[in-house]
Amino acid sequence: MRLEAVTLHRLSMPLVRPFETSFGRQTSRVVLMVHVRTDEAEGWGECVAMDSPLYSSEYVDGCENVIRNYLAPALLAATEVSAETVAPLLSFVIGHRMAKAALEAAVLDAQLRGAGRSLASHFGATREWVDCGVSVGISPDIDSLLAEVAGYVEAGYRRIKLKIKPGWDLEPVAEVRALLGPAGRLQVDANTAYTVGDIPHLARLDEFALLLIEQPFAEEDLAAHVTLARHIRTPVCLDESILNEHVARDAIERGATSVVNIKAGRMGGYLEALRVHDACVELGVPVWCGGMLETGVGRAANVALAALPGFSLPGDTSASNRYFAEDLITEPFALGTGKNSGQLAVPTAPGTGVSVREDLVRDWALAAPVGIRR
Ligand code: OSB
Ligand code: MG
Repeated sequence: MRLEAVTLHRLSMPLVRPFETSFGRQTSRVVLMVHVRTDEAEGWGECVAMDSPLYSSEYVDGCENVIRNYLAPALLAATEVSAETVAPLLSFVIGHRMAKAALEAAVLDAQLRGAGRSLASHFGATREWVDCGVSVGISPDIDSLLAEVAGYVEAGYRRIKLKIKPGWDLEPVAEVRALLGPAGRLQVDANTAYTVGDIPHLARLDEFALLLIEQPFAEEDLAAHVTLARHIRTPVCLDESILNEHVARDAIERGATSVVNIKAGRMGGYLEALRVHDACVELGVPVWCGGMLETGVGRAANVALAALPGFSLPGDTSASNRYFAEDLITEPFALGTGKNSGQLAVPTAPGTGVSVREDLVRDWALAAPVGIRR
């Protein structure tokens, strides 16, 4: 395809409830959406970076800047682009994986819309429905946490993930375990809030039969995760640390992680995410699909990815109404019923399979769109 134009839209979408983690509290999702126009079709990609550099070094202003000044001009200068050539064309820029992933996703959407093919079929999906979990933020108190979790259980979610931090760990986990009963699937995510000195404390989580503990230590500290894995029975799962297939293999081989959270944005795109998936299947490591409070656009692509065979644990792929009163797409994601309770249907229409509501793109704009042309 020939890329004709890239347009960046910065939006702010109100969250249905504040989302608090060890790194901060959000009441709205500021999101950068990437639109591409090619000679064949148009496509949308969502940038998963947050408004501030608290989860990752990337953030919305930085992504907009690097796309505008480096990434989009490089793609627009190429005579031909396809999703497969985006990463090689952009490899001259160091890092900035979330920014690169958003462009690749938009090009992939356009390419598959042009070809009349869904993301799920392109990825090699093997299921029509995916199991959904929900990520539960840090609450002001235990009672409000239990009320929130009970609501999600009632809605059908197949797994609960609690955000933890020092001072908010053993007690909320014990209370939620009691609420769910021994069979309820429960896991925790620390977003790097602990240090190696906390290992004896974290080992006390073993009594709660958790599916996994996600990223207790710093992104670059694989060694601390290896030490933790030797001291606890709960499986250790890495999120922030897993930047690509190479790091995934290294972390698994070293014993730093025995489960992998796959987020395409963090890895530079869906094509690298597929390679991480394949490596984990080869090494016998289960994976699950992470989330970044995506709009329906990013969610559609995540759900297609989560339909691959290695995704054997429920993902942070919740329904649209867990995040937003109104989603950015015409048909929001809703949990199924009956045997599909707690599941989302994998989109089957071309590209991401969802249609963006241009009215909301206008209504929620924080700034005028930024157009970049050849
Ligand atoms: O660590 O998985 C994380 C949200 C934003 C940034 C990082 C994370 C999260 C979540 C929410 O846990 C996942 C979701 O439901 O989208
Ligand atoms: Mg995480």
